[in-house]
Formats: sequence, structure tokens, C-alpha cells
Amino acid sequence: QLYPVRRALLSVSDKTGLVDLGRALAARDVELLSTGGTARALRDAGLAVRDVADVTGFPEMMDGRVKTLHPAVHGGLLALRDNDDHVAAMDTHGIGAIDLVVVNLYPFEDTVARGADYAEAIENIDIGGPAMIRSAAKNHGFVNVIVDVEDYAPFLQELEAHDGQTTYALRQRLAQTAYARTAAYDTAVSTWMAAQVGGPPRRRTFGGTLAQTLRYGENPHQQAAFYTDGSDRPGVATARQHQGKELSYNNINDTDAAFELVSEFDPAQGPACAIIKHANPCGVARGDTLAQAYARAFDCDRTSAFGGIIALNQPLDGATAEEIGQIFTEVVIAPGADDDARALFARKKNLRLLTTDGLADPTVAALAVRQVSGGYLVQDRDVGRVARTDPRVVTRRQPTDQEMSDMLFAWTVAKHVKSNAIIYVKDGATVGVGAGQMSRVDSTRIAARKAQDMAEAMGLPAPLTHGSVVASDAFFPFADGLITAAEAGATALIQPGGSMRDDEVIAAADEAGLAMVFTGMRHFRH
Ligand code: 93A
Repeated sequence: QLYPVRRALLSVSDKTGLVDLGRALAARDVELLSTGGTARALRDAGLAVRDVADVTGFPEMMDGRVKTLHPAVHGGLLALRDNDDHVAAMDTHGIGAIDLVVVNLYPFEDTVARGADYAEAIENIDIGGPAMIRSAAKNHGFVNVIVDVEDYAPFLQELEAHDGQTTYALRQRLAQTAYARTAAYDTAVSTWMAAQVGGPPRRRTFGGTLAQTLRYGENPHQQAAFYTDGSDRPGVATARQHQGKELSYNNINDTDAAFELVSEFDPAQGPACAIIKHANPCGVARGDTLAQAYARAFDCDRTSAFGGIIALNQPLDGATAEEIGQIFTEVVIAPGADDDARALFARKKNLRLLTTDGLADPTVAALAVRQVSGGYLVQDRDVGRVARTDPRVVTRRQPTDQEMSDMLFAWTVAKHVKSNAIIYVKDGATVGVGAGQMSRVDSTRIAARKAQDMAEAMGLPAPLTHGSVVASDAFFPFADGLITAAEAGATALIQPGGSMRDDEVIAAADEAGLAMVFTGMRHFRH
């Protein structure tokens, strides 16, 4: 099971850590073989390297398209060391065994991410690299394959621990990583090609890199891990955590929901805050200051906000941190945090603070993938937006400017609330959220009921739904939901329209003196 590493082939595009690795291998008398640029980098550092061209007897040709695709390489990787026929074939053809392959591939993902043209993308499809990775990984009984720079150090530790040899367990683990890498690489190529071709591809795959093993999943008896897709956009996957214990599965899910929602609110138009519980917002608000935005979001549903996840659209400041610190909060995520805020939070051991480089882009096109048993559902991310002039007024009464602003705010929030979603908003703050109910009228009632509870708890003369506006993520199938909203004190309503009974619903709105607008767009979220 323990096999010595005597000969290594190094061929890397990303030369990070290469020289140190080469030195450490050379110090163990490992012979180094290498391709053009890699050999040059090693030689420049004073290391003895043999060119692969010397081993194959062929020069690198066709702009490097053919460098390592040769039996002298692949025979050396694939030969079973304990098989007499294989060993005889190596002897006959003068093939030397290769015990270690260190390869990282042409940077195809980065090349297409920076918008390279078709020809350049094609030239960055690595063929020889994945071929070597796959050969070496297949023969992991004897051969080691490293595809990640992060694996250099643990590999050298293993050589150290076993006197220049490696264990089967290590080689097997490296092989698994190697196949995941080539699979992800081909996934990137095929995803890019799918976009070039257009339409849903005949086959598609999904890849990811382990970012974190989680303590458990949605529940303690479920194992879980977090995989990232290589995106460098601001979000929960790329955020920096400054304090507090590790994020849990539910924390990551909720933090994502919070940050995506708050990113809808352009900081140029003022501070905004979203508080999330169980993937749904229990308060979203704008304010003159960030602290006020938080306080107003908190006032929507103080009970639910306990242990919530807070996202801000501007860097966290001391005053806001002070407010947030009044109750227990799981996570705060913001595009930065000043020293005052950091110092205040440092005293709260259980609070996690995450910062990002800016907000998420709510307009960026992407695929949303959901698993069902037996497959995946794939759709475009919901980037639908309604501009101020889009909604069509369908009632006798026109909405006021304030009602229109609040309706658009409510509509934006509705996109981030599980259906059936009903959102009451007043002066740029949610005052009632009805989420995830199986009937729309129930969501309408629950949101109003919660607003009533809050009014009682805060000693207000009337619930905040009085004089509010309402957004509904899909049309009202009957007038009952609208009537409930009107009874709760709503004065205007935004919804997609398109029900068979729109006439009834419009008549009920006119009857109650409501202004109502149709967006012609739906925001289901399940
Ligand atoms: O064009 S290739 O697909 N043809 C090959 O035969 C081949 N062999 C290794 N690309 C090939 N490579 C890749 O070259 C490696 O995967 C690595 O990314 C790169 C290293 O080239 P250099 O040593 O010249 O910098």
C-alpha cells in the first residue's frame, strides 16, 4: 500500500507554490519532468528539470496543443506496477514510471468569466492536462495526482511521515478530488458552450467546490456541507466572517435570503435593512439613517426578529450596531463595518458579523437550480423588475405618489417572500408580512393579525396597517383577500392581475375606495 514517489511530472498554469514544491521534491531525490513554462519556472529557481519533450521524443507542437499526449507519459502513468505484462511493456518501449502528477489546468473558467472571445475560450480548453489527471487518478493504486495548490503542503507532510512514500488512503482521496476537478472543468466548458448555442442543452451537469463541512444540515441528524460555484460576486459564499462561531446550514440559507433582498435597495436612495427568519423577511425598511432603517424593520415584527438574520445595504456603523445589540441576533451581513461597530460587536461572542465587497446585483442573469427526486429543475433567476411607470391603474381612484412608492417597495419585498406572499407597507417599511400560506386570503389575514399584535404590544392606538398599501405576489383569485386587506386599513394594492375574476376584484376595490395597480408580472417563490 505504501509506494515511493521517485518521478514526478509537473505541468501547471497557476505557478503558485510551484517552486517550493519542486524544491521539496528535489530534496527527496524525486526526478522532475515538466512542460515548457513550468520547466522554465523551475529552472529559473535553480532546479534540475527534464523536459517532457525529451521523454516523449517529440517537441511540444501545434501551439502547445500537443505536449504530453504520448505513450511515454500515459504509459508511465497507467502501467500497473505489479503486473508482469505491464512492466514488460514499459521495458520494451523504454517507458519510465511516473509516480506523481501535479497539474492545474488552463484557466478556462477565468478566461470566459472575463468575457474572452470564442477563439480564446477554445484555446483555453485544456486537453493534455485532464488526460494526465484522469490517467493518474485511475492508477491511484500506485500514482499520486494533485490538482489543487492547497494539497501541496499536506502531500509533502505525507512524504515526510512515510519516508518518501504515500498511503493508499491519500492516493484514493487525491484521485476523487482529481475526477471532481476534471468533471467541474468539463462542466464549465459545456455550460459556456450551452450559452453559445442557446436553448436548454441536451445534457447538463452541476459542479461545486467544498467550502465548508457543516456541523449538520437543516436538522441535527442530517449531515451537510457548503459547496461554492467559483463566483466572486458579493454574497454569503464570498463574505468575510469577522467573529462568532461557524455559520450553520440554516444560517447560510437565511443570510443568502437576507442579503439578496437588501441588495434590491440602491444605497444611493438611502439606507435599508432586512431581517430574515426561516428564509422569509419579518421586517424590511428604509430609513433616514441605517439605525432608523433597522429600528423600523424591527418594529414590523419584534417577536419574530429575535434570533434573526440582518442584512444592511450600507456599511454597518456604531449607532446601528448599538441598536442591533439590544436583542439576540444570529448574523449581520453588510457591505462593510466601521471600527465602532466592530468594537461593539466584539463583545457579543455569539453574533456573527459578515462583510462583503458591495451588494449583490439583483439584475444579473443566472440559473437557479432546485433538486427534485430524480432530477433538477433549472430556471432563470427571477430578475423581473417593475419600473415606476409600468403598473397600470385599474381602479377609479389613482394612487398617490406616496402610495405608489410604497407599493413598489412592497412589490420588491414580495419577490423575496415565499408564496402566497402578502406584504403591507407604510412609509417605506413593512408593517405586516404574510408568507408561505396555501391560500392567499390566509396570508392576507395573518399579516394583518400580526400587525394588530404588534400595535397592542407597542401600545399604538391602531395597527400600522391603517393607511398602508399591500403587495400580492400573484393575482387575487377572489375578492375576499382584497376585502380583508381593506378591512385591515389598506388604501392601495399592487398585484399582477390576470385572474378570471379581475372584474370582481376591481369592483371590490372601487367599492372600498382603494387604488389598485396591475404589474402584469408575477413573483412566485416556492
Ligand atoms: O494544450 S494541451 O491540452 N495539450 C497538452 O498535451 C498538455 N499537456 C499539459 N495542454 C496541456 N497541458 C497543460 O499545460 C497543463 O494542464 C498546464 O495547465 C499547462 C502547463 O503548461 P506550461 O508548463 O507550458 O506552462
